[in-house]
Amino acid sequence: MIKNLFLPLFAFLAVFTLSLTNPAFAEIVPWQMDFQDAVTPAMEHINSFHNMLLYIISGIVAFVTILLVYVLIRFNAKANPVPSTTTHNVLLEVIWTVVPVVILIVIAVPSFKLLFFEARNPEPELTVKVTGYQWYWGYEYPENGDIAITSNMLAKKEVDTSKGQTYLLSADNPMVIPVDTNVMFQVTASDVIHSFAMPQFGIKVDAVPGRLNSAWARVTKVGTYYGQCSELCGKNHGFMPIEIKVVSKEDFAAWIKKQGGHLKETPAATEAKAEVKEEIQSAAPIEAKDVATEIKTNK
Ligand SMILES: [Cu+2]
Repeated sequence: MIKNLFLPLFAFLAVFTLSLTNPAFAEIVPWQMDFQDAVTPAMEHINSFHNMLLYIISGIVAFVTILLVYVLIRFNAKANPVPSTTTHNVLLEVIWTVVPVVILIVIAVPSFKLLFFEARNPEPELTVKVTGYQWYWGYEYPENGDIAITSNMLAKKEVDTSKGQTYLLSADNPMVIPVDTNVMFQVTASDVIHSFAMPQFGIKVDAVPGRLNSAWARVTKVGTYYGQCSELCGKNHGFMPIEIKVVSKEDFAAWIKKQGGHLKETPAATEAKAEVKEEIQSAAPIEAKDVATEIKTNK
């Protein structure tokens, strides 16, 4: 009877575990169980860490289940009428202390690695300031000529499915960022706490009024990505989606131009400008002195 119950359970667990690690489940589909496709290095790290944990916990669950079933069958009152009175076993106690510690260390090392990777904020090539409002998002490009857009959810009647838009996810003015670029998101809010979350980027940052949080992403695939406010922020919390269009660098330059902005200066350009400025500053007094001497000698 017990055997009859546990076989289907194990089969289900096996299929479930496989489905979680199967790349065929990567797109957004009904009844999806795995994450959406990773499009940043951070999310790829999160994915592999998640899969590693899944193997570990599956092993632990299987081990404990088998042990439980064994105890139920082998040591029930009928099968084992005279129980043993043993209370201590040093070797066993050392093992069941040391093994979990080792497992925790095995988990901790990649976990810290991932944490530091996500927090390292590499030299940004583009900065986007994200502000959460009740109940929409504001995106600013401070280094590109102060471009500011507000992004509201599309109403049901505005959604154009032929353009690939989805109700509750598509926005009127999506954020636009270039592919293969280190983007820094500076995240804040103006009224209550919101949360800026992009599952495919591996980002979830609280947007707190009066505070500036940051996250970074280097998206490796052109496409349209969706996220949602992930901090309960009021009655329209579920209606302030985040839509980000990741485009080629050329398309981004064109978009920035269309918005009336300009591309960020490269560090080399900034340096060249500073050099010219320095030259002018250091040259000016000499010239003035030269002119003064010239005037004197001409007298
Ligand atoms: Cu919100």
